[in-house]
Amino acid sequence: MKYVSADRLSVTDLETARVLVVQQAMDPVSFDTKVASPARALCDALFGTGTRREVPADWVVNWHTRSLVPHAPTGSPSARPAVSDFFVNSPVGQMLRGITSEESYPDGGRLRYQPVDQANHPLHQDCMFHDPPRFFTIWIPAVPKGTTVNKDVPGLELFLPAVSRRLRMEREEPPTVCREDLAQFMTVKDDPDAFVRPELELGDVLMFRETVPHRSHIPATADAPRVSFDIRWALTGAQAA
Ligand SMILES: O=C(O)CCC(=O)C(=O)O
Ligand SMILES: [Fe+2]
Repeated sequence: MKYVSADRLSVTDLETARVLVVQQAMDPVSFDTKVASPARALCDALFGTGTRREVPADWVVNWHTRSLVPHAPTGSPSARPAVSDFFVNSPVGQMLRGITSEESYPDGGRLRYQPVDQANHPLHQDCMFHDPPRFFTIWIPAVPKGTTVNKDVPGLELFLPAVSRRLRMEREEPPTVCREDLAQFMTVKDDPDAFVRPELELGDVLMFRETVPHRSHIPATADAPRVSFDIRWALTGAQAA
């Protein structure tokens, strides 16, 4: 896994990386004001300590996975946090734009609330659930400034050794990888470096390819919930392997 600051990111990084952390990909102050802070307020009201209120008309909620998706990917008149637009307009988004085909754009993103008591998502690959053959998941924390993901709040744990095929599923809800498949690729599970838990701050983005197994992670030191976005960007037409 590679940590790289946005101003040092190269096209080659995007074309070759399976897991990549881009530090300070987005201006944290502006991202917080326009996107992250409203997202935290919405999640807190719906899933956290706030008084539950009506789900805004432009979001669809999944109470089971504590996640929200925009009702319509574009053109909503109300003020949904426009995370995809914000990312597309960032330097990293523009670089990704440059290696993808004309018709390739990110989806509208999902907003998730991960409390400290129970992990929302067991081990899975995103290619189990999403259609494009090759894509990046772009995972963006919407945490307050000064909060570190995978330390102060829950994060994500990713399996680094290359798994190139789609694993079979035993059950979809919650997603459960079938035991035989799990056994095969978990032969390296005793390797302390097999799983990584990248630490991220506001403004950082984590990008990983569709075959990378991953799950929600709750570190013992976490004492507050985490709000995050994840968007998917098809690499159709890209040079990426
Ligand atoms: O945010 C999480 O805990 C899980 C998210 C996830 O699996 C994803 O974004 O693909
Ligand atoms: Fe996922």
